[in-house]
Amino acid sequence: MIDIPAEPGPFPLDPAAVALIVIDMQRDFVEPGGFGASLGNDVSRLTAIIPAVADLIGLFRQKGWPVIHTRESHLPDLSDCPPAKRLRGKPSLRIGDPGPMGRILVRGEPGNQIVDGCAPLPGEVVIDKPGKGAFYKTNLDALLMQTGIRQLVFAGVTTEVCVQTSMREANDRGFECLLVEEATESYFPEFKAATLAMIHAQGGIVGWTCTLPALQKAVA
Ligand code: C5J
Repeated sequence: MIDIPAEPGPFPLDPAAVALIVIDMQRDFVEPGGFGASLGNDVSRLTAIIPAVADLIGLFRQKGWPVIHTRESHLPDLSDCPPAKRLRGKPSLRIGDPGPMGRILVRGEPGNQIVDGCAPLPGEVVIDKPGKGAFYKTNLDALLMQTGIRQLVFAGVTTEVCVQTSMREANDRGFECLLVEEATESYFPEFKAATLAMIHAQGGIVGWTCTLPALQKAVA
């Protein structure tokens, strides 16, 4: 075990049972012209974390620890997109509509690809998920069970939506979860701050958070 300085206390990282899960670092959320921008968000806060996410991915690759990527995406016929999700709010473009990076949040479209700096290497698992949580209607749980992964280090976007949902799903399934603070972001800084506070309140009720330098130093 390697003790990682974290909140609300040290995270006991097990190199034999840990994986990094990078949530939805796809152009749809991180670049102008995608789903995030269509909802009226300024994506520059998210673009700014690409180097930190890339450094974290690099650390796991260097250690030989698994890296898993997710994308929020729907089938081209939208049969996996409930109307309640597609019709929500008043976005300038809805899921499935043609946008500057292809159809919004649809599998295989340019906007659905993971940004260059965080792109998966051949052999790394990529989970396409129709929901906010990485476990909903995916084979992630089975895959983690098969490979003996019991700890998940989280990164990606957005902190309070897909990252937090996935972290809570993982926590309920018995995984120990650690969120790396510089490697996650929200369009709303106050929501990121609230999410970090929620995670480590009450003795780490849904997990731990740590800084990237603390993780890098502890595992060096
Ligand atoms: C959102 C996500 N925010 N990846 N998706 O709709 O957080």
